[in-house]
Amino acid sequence: MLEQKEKNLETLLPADLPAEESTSAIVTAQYNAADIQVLEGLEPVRKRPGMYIGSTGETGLHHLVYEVVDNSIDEAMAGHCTDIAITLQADGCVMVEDNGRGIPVDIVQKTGKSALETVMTVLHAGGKFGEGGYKVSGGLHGVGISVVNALSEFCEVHVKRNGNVYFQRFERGIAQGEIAIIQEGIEGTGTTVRFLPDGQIMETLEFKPEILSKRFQELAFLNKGITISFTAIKKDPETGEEQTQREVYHHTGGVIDFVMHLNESKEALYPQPLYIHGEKDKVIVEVAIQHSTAYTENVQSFVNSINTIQGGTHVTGFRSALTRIINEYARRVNLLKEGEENLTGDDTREGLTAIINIKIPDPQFEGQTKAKLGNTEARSAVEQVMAEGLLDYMDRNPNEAKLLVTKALDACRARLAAKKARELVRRKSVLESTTLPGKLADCSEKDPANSELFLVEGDSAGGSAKQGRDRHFQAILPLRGKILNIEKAREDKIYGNNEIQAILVATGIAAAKDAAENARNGSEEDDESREMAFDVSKLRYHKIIIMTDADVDGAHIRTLLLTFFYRFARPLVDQGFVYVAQPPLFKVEVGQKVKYVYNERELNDYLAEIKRKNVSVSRFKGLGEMMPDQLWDTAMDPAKRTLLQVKVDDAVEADRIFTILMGSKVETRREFIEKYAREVKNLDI
Ligand code: 0RA
Repeated sequence: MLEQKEKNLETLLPADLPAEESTSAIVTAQYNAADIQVLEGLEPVRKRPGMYIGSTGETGLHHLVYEVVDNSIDEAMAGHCTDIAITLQADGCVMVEDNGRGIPVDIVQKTGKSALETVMTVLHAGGKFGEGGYKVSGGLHGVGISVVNALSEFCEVHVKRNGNVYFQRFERGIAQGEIAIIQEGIEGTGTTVRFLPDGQIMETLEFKPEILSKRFQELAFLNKGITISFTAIKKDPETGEEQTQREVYHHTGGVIDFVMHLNESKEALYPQPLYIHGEKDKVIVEVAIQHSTAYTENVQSFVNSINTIQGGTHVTGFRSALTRIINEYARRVNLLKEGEENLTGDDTREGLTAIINIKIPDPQFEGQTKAKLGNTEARSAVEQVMAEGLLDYMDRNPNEAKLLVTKALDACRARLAAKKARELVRRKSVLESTTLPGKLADCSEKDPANSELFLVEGDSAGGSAKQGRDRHFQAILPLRGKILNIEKAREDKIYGNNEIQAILVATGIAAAKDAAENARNGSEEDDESREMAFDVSKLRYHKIIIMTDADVDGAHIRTLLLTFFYRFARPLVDQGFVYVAQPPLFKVEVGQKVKYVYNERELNDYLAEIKRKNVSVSRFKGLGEMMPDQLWDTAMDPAKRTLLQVKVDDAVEADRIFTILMGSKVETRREFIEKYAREVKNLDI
């Protein structure tokens, strides 16, 4: 979840392009079936790959695979495909096979070419033959298989259809000969696409199987009944031996299985998740819900198999139905008495894990990352399906219904207690707004956009950092010992904790939450106001930098702080305000020359490289041991340091991992650590 800041997703908007190109980009996006003949091929894609796949780095490389797989998923959603097999081949090729109807091969009048060649060589031509339906298409994918073709050194397509096998090969988007029948009298239908991403365009050609497999599992959860098998073949560079890893995803329970998977390490309040589904105005809605004894909420939403990380109208509809029905039921059975206030949305969602999965014919995605649904019909469809389904469930399952209401009532009581505790902090933050926590060494800069706050572990490290910093724009807040594990604590306790109070007031998070809360005043279920639950303009620094020792304790404190920000000030993480500093682990002296090294691998590489004998290597035990100017030079000076920006690319997995690592089920945690030890290391948290 940490990514080099320099490698952020490149999002080229048409506005960033020179005038001519921007025109052609916009025109391209508006093509429809009737305009196909005026398209000029795939050069725009090779010229501006970022516009089509987001980046030419690792993220973009993986999008190429998703793009092809999405076409097979579309076939599955239309009810024509049950099996999809993806293979990472030893030579760097990706092969995607499905048993759908096969890409059509007859001639398209407008292009004078086969449908296969049209789909492969004309931008956005795929949809034309797809008879509407619920296309996988979003901000990040849905650009069409032709984009993959354009960005591949070569791409080969086999189609089984009409009893024949058809074949055509392309190189860098250009057809190498006509479509040809290479076999006759066969059975079955389907499409196989095999491509080699183009090293002239992509910055990396190395696929990460763990990134791909996560998406494939998600797709299998969201499209129940389909079987996705994923095979990664690797060649050992020394022995030349091939190693094969294979995983098969098939979830007959669909989103129900998904929710159970997310709750794996939580204690569920009732064993069987609720499943609600229905259709309204062409919007197909399915929801799976299960509450646990946890305090946090994990609601994940998908539109046409795309994770809408920022929610949108479908999530708003879900929330208002949940709050309304639980309140109505609680009144009806007198668990909520006359004169008692309604339960809030937050109360009904404490400890809730839910998947909202909708299919909609023409999704409109909004927001900076196109991860928020805008269609208004989605709100009413989800609201109605959900309200009917939930009411029906509660009427038929009075025991579970009572559990739901009791959980929300508990949350309500805790919320009132938390409010009192928070008012204490709030009073503090108002009264002491000029006198911040005593141990904060503030900077003189007043513009948050130019200010940085270092959260430093321990007083001695705090001392070094205070002396080493540039006091104009760098503030230091030393933290004493371990901070509270917020995954296991309720809000009132969190607000009572000293270290957390210091962070809340120093960063301005307290003020940001207060301001937002005052602003939203009762308009609980409104989506916009929920997002406002955090007023970013009250933040005092736009870089909040966690700087801990490079040892196990340091890693633990870093995880605790990340958990805190992720759970408690999520907008801070989403908007990229949270960073992790990279202090060096070793100092290597070769004669007069001093080099700082950040990890053991780097140390070994360096030692191998210099091959000198009179080398002195010293290991820093902690930040407190470093001289102030050393700390400045290596970890704090903007001109030299490396900061890792904390980003959550995969909210679903982040939630699961935080719960497992910080939550209360020791057994699951141990299993997880044993099973995924290597991956956790790669996670870098
Ligand atoms: C256009 C039209 C039809 C199917 C497809 C494209 C299609 C594309 C891909 C890409 C990978 N697998 C695919 N499977 C199908 C509909 C064909 C018909 O009406 O028979």
